Amino acid sequence: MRVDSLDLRHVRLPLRFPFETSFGRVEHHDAVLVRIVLDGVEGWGECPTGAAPRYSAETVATVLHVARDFLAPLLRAAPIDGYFDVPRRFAPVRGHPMAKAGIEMAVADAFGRAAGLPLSRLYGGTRREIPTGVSLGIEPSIEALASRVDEFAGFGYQRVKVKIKPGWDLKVIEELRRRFPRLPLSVDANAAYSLTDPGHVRTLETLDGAGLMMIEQPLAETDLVDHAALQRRLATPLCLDESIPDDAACAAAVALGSCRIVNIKQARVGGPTAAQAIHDRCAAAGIPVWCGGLLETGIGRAHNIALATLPNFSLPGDISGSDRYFAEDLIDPPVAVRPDGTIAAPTAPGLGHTVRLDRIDRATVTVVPA
Ligand code: OSB
Ligand code: MG
Repeated sequence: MRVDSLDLRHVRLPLRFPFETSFGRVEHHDAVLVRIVLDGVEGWGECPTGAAPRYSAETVATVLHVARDFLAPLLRAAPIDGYFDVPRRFAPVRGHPMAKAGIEMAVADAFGRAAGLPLSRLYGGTRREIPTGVSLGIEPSIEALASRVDEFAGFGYQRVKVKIKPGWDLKVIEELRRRFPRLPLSVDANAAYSLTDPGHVRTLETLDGAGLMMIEQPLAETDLVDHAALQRRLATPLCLDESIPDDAACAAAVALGSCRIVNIKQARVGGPTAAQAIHDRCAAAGIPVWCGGLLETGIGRAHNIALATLPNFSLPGDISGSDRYFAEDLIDPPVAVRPDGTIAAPTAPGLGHTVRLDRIDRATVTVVPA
């Protein structure tokens, strides 16, 4: 199929509640939505960078620049064989995985719609429903967090992940464990600890006794060696997020023993094709994976649900319902989590939801034709 049109829009949606991690606090979700038309068929994708380079190096502005000036011309140069053709086409451009991922998602959506297939089928997914969990940010007090945990456990989420950082860790987990002794619980440090700090090491060793499902990304993004050293000392599985930017990093993490679980975000790794490669590598190595999130609108969220139907996504992901973050999502119907903590994979073609252009227009800051 050929590109009839491609445009990028910076959207900014207010979050229902502020979201705070070890690297900062946000009150809006900033992302670039990608709209592509291939031989008359529309497709949508999302680059969920956030406004600032905190989680990763990309921003809204870098996505707009790289997608328009470098990626779009590569896509327009020749007909596209399938979504898996997109990363081959983009290979000359170094880095910028979120810019690449949003475009590949849009291409996949268009191919799915053209073939009358839901994305889960296009990807070879096997699950009709996906188990899911929720990610809760740092709160002003332990009491405030505990009531959020109580609320979300009550909605049925199959595990609760809480954000930690030095100073917001042991006391928090001790209190949550006192109140919710059997809750499937995990923590995510977003790279805030270091093995060179003896206090951090003691904290991580103490957390090892809290019966956590996993400790996510305790150390720096580029530090696969220290993660391996830490994993040897802890009984709790380590899960890597930021440290797995691509399949090569995943291969290194597996070889070194840097983790026992991998969080796959298609936006972080450059798109659905790379996400599938990492999924397959982990499956072969006996490492379960789960689908992470970056506060996506319904568009990125629906793409994540489709990906999470692949068989080795055996742990509950960070794919919450639309209502976790947004008063009004950009898709119809919104993503709904059922009382048993599962989300039904859509069966309609492509991303399987109707995209609400009226709401997208209201959330749009700028549109950039590419
Ligand atoms: O590390 O998983 C993360 C949100 C923004 C940046 C990084 C992360 C997160 C989350 C929220 O944990 C996941 C979600 O609900 O989308
Ligand atoms: Mg994470």
